[in-house]
Amino acid sequence: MTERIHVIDSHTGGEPTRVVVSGGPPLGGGSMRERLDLFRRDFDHFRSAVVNEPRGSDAMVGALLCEPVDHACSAGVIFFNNVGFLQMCGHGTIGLAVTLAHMDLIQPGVHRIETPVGIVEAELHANNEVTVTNIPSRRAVRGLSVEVARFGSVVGDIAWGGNWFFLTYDCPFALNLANLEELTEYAWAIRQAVNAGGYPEVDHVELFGPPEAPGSDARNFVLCPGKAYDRSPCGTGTSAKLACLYADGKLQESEVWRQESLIGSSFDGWVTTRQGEIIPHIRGSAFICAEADLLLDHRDAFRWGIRSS
Ligand code: PYC
Repeated sequence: MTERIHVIDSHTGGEPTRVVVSGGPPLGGGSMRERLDLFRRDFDHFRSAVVNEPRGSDAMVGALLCEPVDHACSAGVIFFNNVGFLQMCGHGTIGLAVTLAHMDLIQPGVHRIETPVGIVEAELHANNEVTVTNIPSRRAVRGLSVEVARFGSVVGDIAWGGNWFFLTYDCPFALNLANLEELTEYAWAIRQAVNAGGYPEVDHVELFGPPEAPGSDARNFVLCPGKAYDRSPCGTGTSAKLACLYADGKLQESEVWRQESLIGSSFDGWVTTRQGEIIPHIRGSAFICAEADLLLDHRDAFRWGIRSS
């Protein structure tokens, strides 16, 4: 017996998103939060089959396309990666919007998408560009100093952008691909120190440095929970950054911040406010790169993917 999972792959500034269009697990009709809890509890093998080797890679982010609860929404979605589940994903929402357009399910305009952390908006523009209006973001801790094994003290902020980030400018390495191993080791050591210090919810570490492209405001390196780095500038990470900049008075409402990734792709971001909350907006583009059926042969010992644990 062979199971089939229909997927559409895209990349957003180099970061892959694999949308599961059909063949997904039965999660019922609850909220995206309830469906995520069921997915995590009963179908983690499905997550691994879609994003892990031999079909995926550590960088792959999966997006299970769901029927929304509120039919004023265009879709519901649950994001996942090589080690678990994401609460929200900015590059993935851009990839999802372009995928829905590829499927002729949406036209240019504003679309509401249900996620486990609330409803976000995706405005589809021409030329595969999408503006995501994220859930409210905020800085939780300013100027936290952590003692990092082998590297000494590092100062940064903890902020929420749909996932939890530790953001720091203290980076002894230039942000480029030649330093990938060093950056990964450094960011991972920071994550361990931050989590050991009572902030176990911090899942991503975001390092900042000077930009390379004219017109960009900063370059980043974002280490995800499964030790892969984000090839895009990270939508939720850029949201967290915008919340910190706004809180510091370094960014005004509607002022554009251009965030560059480790590989030189970029997002434009800005904030608006609503009832005192900071609402990030992220604009980027995605391109479809594959449409396929994943085949899970019951005789294949690795049909559920190669898991790290
Ligand atoms: O774009 O929010 C994002 C994201 C999170 C993890 C990878 N990309």
